Amino acid sequence: MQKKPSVSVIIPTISEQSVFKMVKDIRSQLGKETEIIIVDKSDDSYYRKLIKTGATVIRQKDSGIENAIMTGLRSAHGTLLASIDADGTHELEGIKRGIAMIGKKNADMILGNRMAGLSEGSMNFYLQTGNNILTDLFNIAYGTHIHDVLTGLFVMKRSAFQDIKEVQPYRAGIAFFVVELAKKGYKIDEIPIKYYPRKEGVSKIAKSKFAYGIGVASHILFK
Ligand SMILES: Nc1nc2c(ncn2[C@@H]2O[C@H](COP(=O)(O)OP(=O)(O)OP(=O)(O)O)[C@@H](O)[C@H]2O)c(=O)[nH]1
Ligand SMILES: [Mg+2]
Repeated sequence: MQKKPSVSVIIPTISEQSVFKMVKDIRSQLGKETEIIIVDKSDDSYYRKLIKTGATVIRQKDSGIENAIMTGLRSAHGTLLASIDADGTHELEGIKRGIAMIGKKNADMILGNRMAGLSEGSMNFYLQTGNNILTDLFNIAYGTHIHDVLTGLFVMKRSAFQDIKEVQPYRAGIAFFVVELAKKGYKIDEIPIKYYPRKEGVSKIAKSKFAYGIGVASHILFK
């Protein structure tokens, strides 16, 4: 029998309350041995609560979700490296299925495709349109056929990550990792996941998602 690959899950957070249940769910769904690395940019009281979860907690000194995830990935030990948003919007089961599918699909990175499982109120029409345009741009630029370049859930092989770990992240969210792997010819595939509305708190990713989206488009086209 083949040995189970070791898995690290990176969770970027700014004061997301859903993260505490998520840590418990990762342990019960993926196994206690799963390495959980939370990269946090919050206040002290939230940080102290994170420490109590027993996960590895890194305080982010710079800013941006792409820098947070890069910091987590660089300190991870797994042969498979996964990431999921901390706000409870992405179906955690997707990581489990991503782990199972990455070998079967012969991929280097599996993205959780939220567009296949949008639940009511999870993504408004404007954000759906923006995400679709950015994904179309990516597909045209790299000859791929994916549906969600800005998803907050992925599983990646360490061997592929090794090739991009020295790259300085630019402001493109998860698309930064997808673009950098695509540029080097790594195979990117996807699985459908469910996407739920944010239960509490506000969006942390950018002050203006419109301006952020324009920036992501320019990175996809010109990086
Ligand atoms: N450490 C860290 N985490 C971040 C940063 N920006 C966003 N996050 C986290 O990254 C995840 C994705 O950010 P969200 O604010 O949910 O972005 P979004 O899903 O586009 O926005 P919503 O639709 O409002 O949920 C969440 O877990 C955030 O807390 C950052 O600069 N640093
Ligand atoms: Mg979110």
